[in-house]
Amino acid sequence: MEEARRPLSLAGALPPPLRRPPSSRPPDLVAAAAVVVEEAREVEAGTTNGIDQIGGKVSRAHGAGSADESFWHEQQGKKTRIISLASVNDTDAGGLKRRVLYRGFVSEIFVPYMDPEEEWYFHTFTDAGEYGLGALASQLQRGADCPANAVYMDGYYAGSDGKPVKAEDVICLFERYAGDVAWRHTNGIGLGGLFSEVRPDVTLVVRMVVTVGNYDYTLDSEFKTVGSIKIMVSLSGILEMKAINYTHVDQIREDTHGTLITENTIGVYHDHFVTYHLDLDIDGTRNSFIKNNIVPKRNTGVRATGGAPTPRRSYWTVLYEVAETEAEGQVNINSAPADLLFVNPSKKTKIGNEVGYRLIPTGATAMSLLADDDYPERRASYTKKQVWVTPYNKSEKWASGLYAEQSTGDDNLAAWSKRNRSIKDEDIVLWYTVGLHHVPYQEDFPVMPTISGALEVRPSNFFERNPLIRTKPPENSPNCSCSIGGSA
Ligand SMILES: [Cu+2]
Repeated sequence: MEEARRPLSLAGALPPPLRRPPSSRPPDLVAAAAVVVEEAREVEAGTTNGIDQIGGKVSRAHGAGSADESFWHEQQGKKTRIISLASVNDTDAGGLKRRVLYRGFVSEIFVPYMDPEEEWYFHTFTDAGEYGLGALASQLQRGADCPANAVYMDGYYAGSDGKPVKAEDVICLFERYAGDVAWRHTNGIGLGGLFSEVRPDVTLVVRMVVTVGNYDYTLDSEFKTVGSIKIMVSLSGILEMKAINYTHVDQIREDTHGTLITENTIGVYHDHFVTYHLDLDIDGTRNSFIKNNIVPKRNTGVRATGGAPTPRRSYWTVLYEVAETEAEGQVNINSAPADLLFVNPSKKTKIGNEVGYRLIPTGATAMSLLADDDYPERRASYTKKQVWVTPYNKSEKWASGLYAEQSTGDDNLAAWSKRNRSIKDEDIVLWYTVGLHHVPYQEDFPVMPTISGALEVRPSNFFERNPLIRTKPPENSPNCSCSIGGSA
């Protein structure tokens, strides 16, 4: 597949591609693919479309990198776009590139419909396993699917005959300045009088759209200058609908398994479970999964038991728990409050905290409600928990198994995890499922307005301090104390 590994042509939009960084991992057997690359580079503000209002120096969205993060991506027939070798540039550590994510991609999208009738019961799709997300990537409409400052890229995937297939303009990259604040403070206390410091937030987004039959999934990976990676899926498209005699809800006396969304039309109830495979390498390959359980405490009034002789009656504290094996790596994030972290136990900050990233679910945390013995549920039984952590195994990529369509559940994420392997201080993989129960409403017809779910992995004792403290403020900042407070 050397042909397919040639860097993409971007018609001069990108700087020359760099070499693929060395990897100790074996090449992916189905790899065909587009490899795009870039290295971080800083340009003066004003030369980058759409963000010249920021001032100072900004990172230009070229190829797939920024001054603060870099990554590779590729596209494959079965998989969707893959983000790999994502690293952050630690300016406080002399510009050291520190790995965060070895590889991340959508492993499966499970969409079971909730109508048990003869014509509908089998509508329980595994979109990646049955159809292939890479092969169904949509050509992006310039100026509509991505903003005006976007750079577009082609993708390549392995066709059914093994030959590379070119897909034009299926990936876009752009810098996003959405008017949000990265950090701010107004100081009205003490010496120096009133002053404010504000840093606008600028991020780099990689986008791809997969259209699987009636549905369109916009898949974003957003790289933030603070070091976070936000992974979002946005759903739109056409509902699956069935014809019915009713023209008004007052006529309905049965369970129609959906909503009457217009005359004679039911939008059928269903779920979307988008499962990500995220092979995190936090500052190295050997990581551990930590649950910082947030537990309520009663004030005992006695310091020996953590209390204090004050009027306060309660508080909460954090109980640190290391997940030893896969059974402890399965989490229902709605069951109890906890911060879930991935740490490198051999690396600590100067003051002794383990270097890590934490998982932040961002909405859409539904879990499957199907019975365990139902056939589609056996195939996708991993959708009963949002979080699974497994040791890296090169054959474990497809959450519903290699042959999802005919799977009986003996080759899927839940089945692999029954081995209960060690996940402590190992090369571990986070499997995270964004889940939505979709009850259709009239506004979803005739085409659905976009709805989103996401997760974020965010540095947590990874840096010695806020990595954005050195960011220069906008040149026209009012009340800026640019010489105060360590604004280098
Ligand atoms: Cu839906």
